[in-house]
Amino acid sequence: IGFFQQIIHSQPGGPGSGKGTQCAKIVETFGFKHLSAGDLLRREIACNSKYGSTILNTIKEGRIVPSEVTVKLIQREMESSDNHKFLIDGFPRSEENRIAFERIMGAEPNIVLFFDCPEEEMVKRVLSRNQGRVDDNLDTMKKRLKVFEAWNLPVINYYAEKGKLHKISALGTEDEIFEQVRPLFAACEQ
Ligand code: UP5
Ligand code: MG
Repeated sequence: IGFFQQIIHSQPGGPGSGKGTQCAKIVETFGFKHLSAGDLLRREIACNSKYGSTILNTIKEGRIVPSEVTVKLIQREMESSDNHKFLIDGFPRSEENRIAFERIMGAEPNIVLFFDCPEEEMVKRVLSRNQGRVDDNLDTMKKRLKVFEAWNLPVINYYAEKGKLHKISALGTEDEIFEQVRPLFAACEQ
């Protein structure tokens, strides 16, 4: 779809690696529309939509919601936005997700950020978040990490082979991490 100037997926970063935090900073500095796939799914649960209970069960188990559901939610947000610069957070989580998105949207990301974070740090961050997320407990977190390794890593490899992947060390303060992210977007602006 031609009118999307930039589609930037930030996903391939594990659970709790800091995707959402960095996306907020990118939006503030560079004016993207932030689309968090996880937030869109949680919104469906909150408003009791047709897919709400399936999504809730899937998230509790740390599994991946069917592509057609997630892509439809992202598509709806993109098509109703005035912004043409999108930052897609937490998606695609599998090769199947990626292929479905590219087929339905007819577009691919310009750049992909991978927030590389050691497992123990991801666990620590998620368990101390305390925002009442149904998946922020040790049992679900272990499942999320397994799913990440099995399904997300192939997506990371795919984008690396295409030369689109930017690996960012997710350790350090939020500002230190943003200083690694900033030049990537500053370069896009020129
Ligand atoms: N924090 C952030 N940066 C920090 C730093 N530098 N130092 C110390 N602490 C830091 O950060 C996590 C916590 O760490 C926060 O408390 C933050 O303050 C702190 P956050 O920025 O929220 O990290 P993020 O990577 O966004 O973590 P999140 O838990 O959101 O990642 P997930 O990928 O697990 O969650 P998401 O919402 O994307 O998905 C949830 C579930 O939805 C999935 O498990 C899956 O079941 C489902 N889903 C799909 O099925 N399909 C999709 O496409 C997307 C989601
Ligand atoms: Mg998040």
